[in-house]
Formats: sequence, C-alpha cells, structure tokens
Amino acid sequence: ITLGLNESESTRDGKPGDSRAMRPSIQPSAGDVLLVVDLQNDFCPGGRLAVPHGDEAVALINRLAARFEHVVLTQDWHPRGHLSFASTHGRAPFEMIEASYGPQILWPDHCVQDTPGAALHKNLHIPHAELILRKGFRRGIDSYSAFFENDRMTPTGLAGYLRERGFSRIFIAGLAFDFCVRYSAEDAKAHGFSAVVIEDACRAIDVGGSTEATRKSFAEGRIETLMTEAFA
Ligand code: VGL
Ligand code: ZN
Repeated sequence: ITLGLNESESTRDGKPGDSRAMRPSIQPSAGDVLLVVDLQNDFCPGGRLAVPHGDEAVALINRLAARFEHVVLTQDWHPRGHLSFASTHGRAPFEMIEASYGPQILWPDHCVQDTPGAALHKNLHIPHAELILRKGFRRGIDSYSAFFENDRMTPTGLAGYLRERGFSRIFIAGLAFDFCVRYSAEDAKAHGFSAVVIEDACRAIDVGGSTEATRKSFAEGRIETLMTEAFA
C-alpha cells in the first residue's frame, strides 16, 4: 500500500476528521498535481444543479492552486438531451433510472455544452492550469469520474495523460464532493496514483446519504482527506 503522504507530511495525530491536530507541512513537488473538479456556474448558487455553497470553494481553490506548479481542471460538458437529464425521460430530477450500465440518478439539465452554465466560475483564477478535461460529452452515458465514464469502463484519457506527465500524487478539490470528486478520487487510487481529497475545498450535493457514503468509501479505500491548512 502506498500512502500518499509521507511521514514528514502526516498532518494529524488525532482521530480522522480532527482538524485541530493539523500542522502545515505539505509542500507540493514535481510529482504532484491538483485536480480541480467542475467549478462551473451550473454547480454554484443560481445554477441549474446548484451545490449548496458551491461558490465558497472558489477562493479556497484559487489560493490552493497557487501553491501547485501543476493544475488540471475538469469541466462537465453534456450535449442537449443527455441521458442523465430528467427532462430527457420526462421524469423528475433526482429520480433513478436503470441505464444500460446500471442505476443512474436523473439530474436537472446542467452544464450543456457551450452555455453560460457550463462555463467555469468567473472568479476561478488559475492561469497556469495546464489542461481542461471535458467529460460527460457522450449522449448515452454520464461521467462523474474524471477517469472513467459511469460504465466504469470507458476511459477519459486522464490516467494516460497524468502518467505520461510523470505525476504520481493527485490532490483533488471542487464539486461535488459526493459525486465527481468522490469517483475521481476512487479511480485515481484504482489507477495506482496516490489520491488526497482536500475536503474543505469541496462542497457536496448530498442526496440520499451520498455525503456519508463518500466518507465511508474514502475511509475504507484508504483515500486520504485533509484540509487546506495542511499546506505549508
Ligand atoms: C456532477 C452530478 C451530475 C458533479 C456532475 O460534478 O459532481 N454531479 N454531473
Ligand atoms: Zn453532469
């Protein structure tokens, strides 16, 4: 098992989630990349699939990104009539359907390609970001993870990109904690990268216990979580 944080970087000696025990010790280095997930208008207050307080992550992430030499952004990018849209099925948002690849939550129409809702939040300021990875562009399949679409088989190409760039540790922040951040972190780990979720730089949608399920999955899957104050 490879732990993402080495000993000098271990940031707590209290119980998990106990941020009091943290001391700033992480200094991103050449093998580290910050993955900023879906900081788009539709996921912020006033947007079509607003994540409560989603916009509060922006300032934190701007500051965080300034510490990283390497930053990659993701952008949820759906065609009209996307399978994940409730309107496509004449159903109500947050109902479930059985897609060919398994259960799929139906969402309000959001992040439609080339609409203002799909644009990155205007206050997001990461001029040195090296890649914007779009996902969810296939009409018949949703994509929460930045690595695989929801069939858990169709790759986005991100793993190859990160590996070819020589990155080994992926710090993840953004929206939403319990969907795109969660599955991106799990898949990063599954691909053999170290995955570290920066929890206070995320916000959750929280439907049907999804936030609790995410925390449990991170604990079981040895995906580390920490707070921005851990950065030196
Ligand atoms: C997301 C639901 C639908 C996310 C994207 O970014 O977490 N959630 N599309
Ligand atoms: Zn989406």
